[in-house]
Amino acid sequence: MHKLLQDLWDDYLTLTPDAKRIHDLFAKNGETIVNDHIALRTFNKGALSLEAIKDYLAQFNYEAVDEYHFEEKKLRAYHFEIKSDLDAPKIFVSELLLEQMPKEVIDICEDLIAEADKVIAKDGISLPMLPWRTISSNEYETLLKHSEYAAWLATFGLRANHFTVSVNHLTHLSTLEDVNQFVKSHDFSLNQSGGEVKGSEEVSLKQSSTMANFVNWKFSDQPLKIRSCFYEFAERFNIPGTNQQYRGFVAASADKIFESTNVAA
Ligand code: OOG
Ligand code: NI
Repeated sequence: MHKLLQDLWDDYLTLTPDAKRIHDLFAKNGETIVNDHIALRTFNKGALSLEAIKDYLAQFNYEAVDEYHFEEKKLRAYHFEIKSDLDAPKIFVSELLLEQMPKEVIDICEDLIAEADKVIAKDGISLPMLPWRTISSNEYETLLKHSEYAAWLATFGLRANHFTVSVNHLTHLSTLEDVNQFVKSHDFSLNQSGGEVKGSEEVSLKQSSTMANFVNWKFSDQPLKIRSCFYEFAERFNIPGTNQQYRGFVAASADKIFESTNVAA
């Protein structure tokens, strides 16, 4: 389990230098940094479907707890927990419902999935992985017209698209609003989609995130400046009327967190 998260973290930092900078700023401030969750994206077909990832994560004792649906973005997701180790980071995995995409998206993605299926038949799943060719800038633009998620996933593959600082574990900054001020005061921009703070105490979860790092990605034909991965901040509250902290996600908030990779924003 620790190796899986370490490998995902190392890979994430290569694409997300902003996360390393923010992490180091927190550390310099004397904060205790605990990871609430990470997230991965995938396609709903072939050897990397959400169900296949579910089987893969079972070896690390991760179990699917709740299911989420994003009708407009054509996504379905599970969040996973280790029931015997509830302090372990949760894992949020979503999949693109390919059959609901236009033909030109299906054609490109099925081609990539066929490549991945060969790799996985031979060597199995091992995260992080980009189990298909580097796509072209044309393919990227075609996917982007219909689904920002499809364009991101086809480009970057299965890797952590964010890690999440647990605001509850910080020692100096005490609320999500304080964290947001701190991050902005160091010139990082936050995702404003649906407001800077997603969620509320009423739904037992408040979240914010940086806009994903710009990287100069070398597509097969030419480089383009696009957004890679982002950093998230999450403050959890007790489920109303109980003294039990909420461990799940909030679909309406997640819907906006996805937009942290939007190149246009
Ligand atoms: C995942 C977005 C959802 C959350 O905390 O609600 C999420 C993604 O961008 O792939 O992580
Ligand atoms: Ni998240």
